[in-house]
Amino acid sequence: MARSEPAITAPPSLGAAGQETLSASALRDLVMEMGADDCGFVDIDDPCVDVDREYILRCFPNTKTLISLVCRMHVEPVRSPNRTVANLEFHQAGHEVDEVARKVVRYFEDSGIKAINTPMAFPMEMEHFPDRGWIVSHKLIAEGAGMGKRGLHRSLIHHRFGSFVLLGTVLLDARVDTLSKALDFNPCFECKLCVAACPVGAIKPDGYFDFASCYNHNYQQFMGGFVNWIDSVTESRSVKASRQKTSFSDHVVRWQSLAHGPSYNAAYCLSVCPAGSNIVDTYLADKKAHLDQIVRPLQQNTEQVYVVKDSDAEAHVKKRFPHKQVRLVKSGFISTSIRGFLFGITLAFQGGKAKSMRAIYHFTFTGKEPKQATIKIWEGKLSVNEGHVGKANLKVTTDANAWLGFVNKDISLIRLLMTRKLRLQGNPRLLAEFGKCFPS
Ligand code: B12
Ligand code: SF4
Repeated sequence: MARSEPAITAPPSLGAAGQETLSASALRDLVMEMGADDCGFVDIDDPCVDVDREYILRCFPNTKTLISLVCRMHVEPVRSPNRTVANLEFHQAGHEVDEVARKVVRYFEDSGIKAINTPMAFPMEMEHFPDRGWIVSHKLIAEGAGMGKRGLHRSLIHHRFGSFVLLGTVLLDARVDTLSKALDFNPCFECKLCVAACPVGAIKPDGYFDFASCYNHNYQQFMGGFVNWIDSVTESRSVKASRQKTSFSDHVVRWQSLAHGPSYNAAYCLSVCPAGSNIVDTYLADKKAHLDQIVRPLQQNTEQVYVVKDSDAEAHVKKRFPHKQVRLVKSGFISTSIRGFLFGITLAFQGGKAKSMRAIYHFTFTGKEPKQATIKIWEGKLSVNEGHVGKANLKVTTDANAWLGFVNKDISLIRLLMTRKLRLQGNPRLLAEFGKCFPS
């Protein structure tokens, strides 16, 4: 069936091709008419674009203004303990963001003004994976455009609709007469319900986000989790052996994700969040009801939780949610460069494993990617710096390729040591301790 394009009537004061500056209030009316629930405008030179500017200009060098657009998700579906209901809402609201952004671009194209709609999430530039695959960090632009602020759970909390929003960004080759202002308050009031609800403990009470634990569970049907599934199928010698490793329902879950869009396994951090002016009053009026009706059903969900062996997440599920089933999976990451390895460990670090560690490592990588780096693991915290800083407890000199083979489990440590592709100066036990902080 042919898609019918909506009839959009341009507000008369918006401006036209060749006209230097568009009216912000007319542009807002237009974007809202096309289906957004809120929007704001940011200049390409705004500090909120600093992190992303190079990627944005590579995608669309004409960008002068960024339109941040927000679409609401319906609250009750996102809160449902039946995650199929929540997933339907995530997918449909996500498509809505992409459709609204596309309609905005259609309007400008017809008006002779260049514009680009960037993806809400997927498709991403997967050829760069596991490096950054997105063009715009919608959260940062939305913050600059006054849509909300990132809460303790790291997602943007809209000042009215709370955590129940998805975001998009349109890149525009025109200026607007009035730019939006960032909010001067954060709707997150640190109730920490997101901390309590996350099945893998990815959100720490101090705001630290354990990326790897979130990614390995919530995203098991995506990217690295999908590769794990392929690996487990191809490694199996027979149908019987495959069925012993991967249950029938695990296989059909993968089929469903491929056929209907990948399912998120949790996202409980958004479901339980009571922030946002449209939502908070009901919570404040009866906090117990919020706990009993929204938080507990998610905590009590008997479900499979995907964790890497010996990770903080594994310990968390076993301790906090013994009724949930732990499913051990391989980490969904591989390192394809030393630069990627040094960044990846900041995402994979398991602070719980390093609580009593105090060690400084000086790495010298030789061969195809020569580099020096200092990795400091100190009482549960990790820092990675270029060059050799401070006094090392262990010096590691290694060929870059060989090291990547080792961290991706293609080459054993013994082989590296025997072939002298890895040399250690200091207590070798510290290398084993190092490995425990990044279970894979
Ligand atoms: C990468 C990504 C993820 C990563 C990292 C999440 C995160 N905290 O940033 C993972 C896979 C874990 C993830 C999970 C989820 N995501 Co997501 N995700 C993105 C994406 C593509 C970019 C995020 C971003 O801007 N990061 C950079 C900065 C701004 O974020 P940050 O919190 O300061 O930094 C963290 C990570 O990004 C990470 N990081 C920083 N740089 C890099 C580079 C690389 C290569 C990698 C891998 C990671 C990484 O390190 C920090 C964590 O310690 C955006 C889409 C987009 N194009 O913007 C959606 C987006 C942020 N996700 C979204 C959603 C809804 C989710 C989930 C709820 C998924 C779900 N439905 O189940 C969960 C929530 C997890 C959480 N508590 O944050 C929404 C958030 C909407 C909102 N209200 O803010 C977005 C904006 C998509 C959209 N268009 O609406 N997501
Ligand atoms: S659940 Fe509470 S602590 Fe978490 S983001 Fe929402 S308001 Fe902040």
